[in-house]
Amino acid sequence: MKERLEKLQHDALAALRDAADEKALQDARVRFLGKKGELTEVMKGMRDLAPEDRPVVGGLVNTVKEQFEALFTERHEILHQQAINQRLEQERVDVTLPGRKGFAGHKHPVTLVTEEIVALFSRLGFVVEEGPEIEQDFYNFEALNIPKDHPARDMQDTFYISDDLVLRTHTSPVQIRTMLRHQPPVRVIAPGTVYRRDSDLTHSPMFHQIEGFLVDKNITFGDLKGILTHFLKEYFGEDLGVRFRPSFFPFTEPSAEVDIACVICSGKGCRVCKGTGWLEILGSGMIDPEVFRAVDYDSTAYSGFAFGMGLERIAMLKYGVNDLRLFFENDLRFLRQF
Ligand code: 2U9
Repeated sequence: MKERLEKLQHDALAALRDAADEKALQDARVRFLGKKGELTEVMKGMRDLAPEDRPVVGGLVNTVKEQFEALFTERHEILHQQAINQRLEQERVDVTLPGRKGFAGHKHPVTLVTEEIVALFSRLGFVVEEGPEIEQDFYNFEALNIPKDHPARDMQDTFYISDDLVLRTHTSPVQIRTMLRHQPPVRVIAPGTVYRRDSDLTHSPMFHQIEGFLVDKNITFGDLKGILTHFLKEYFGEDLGVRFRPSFFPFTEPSAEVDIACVICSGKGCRVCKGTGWLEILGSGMIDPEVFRAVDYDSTAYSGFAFGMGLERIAMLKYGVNDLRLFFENDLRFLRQF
């Protein structure tokens, strides 16, 4: 028994010394002191010893156990420290490296253009109004003097929700709602999302508009020209060429489309302006007396002008983007450029 214990002591201490890492050390512990460990087996065997032999063997067993525990603790500390040092060596961190900057994101180009134009008209005394994107026929068409057989009302062009409800095709209903609530003088700018059944390089079924209108006593076409020319020159540059062309809209009379000198070729003629040197940028006109009648404004006492523009188109011209759909694809490689 004594010999067996001495052999065990030798083997156990050797196993601890030879353990190359913490795992090997734990394995050695299990091998000798685990439930079925070699030293554990010896201790269990004590039952079968003669009573007079027990104290001697017991003492020996305890000595071996204590030596084992002491060496285990010592080796564990060394191997643990070695493991830490090795990790520190392998996972070296250069604390002097510059940090990685978080990407905070920024406003969408259409939002940027909207805010710039709103800010500009705010300085001219216009206030922002908003309204629902699902509109009744009356606000979207009827009050705007758009007749029942007008092509804009066709199912091919407008998203219908029911006979009487549409996704608004312009922000003009916001102005109708404003006029029904307020008597003149009014100066309103109405930015927002609008919907039309159209989709190609320059049209999206969902896009954004800004419309404005001003009603007061003695408002003339000269006021319209002055305000819109001021806006375009402030926005695109003081030397910008601007021209007004006669046009027709059901809700304005007379009406004019406004062109600016091509921002790409400055009027010389290129692909973007189709060789004309001009770009159509907004629609405008004096508010039709029929519209005033629908909202119960006195058209003998008041007059006003209105205008509208597509915000994606403005953003395309400002930033030189050739496909309107890029604004809605959420491709960060595109969006991060603004
Ligand atoms: C009221 C009365 C008149 C707003 C106007 C235009 C001309 C116009 C288009 C430009 C490009 C829409 O986005 S677009 O397709 N708009 O040409 N809009 S006058 O006239 C109004 C608005 C409200 C009560």
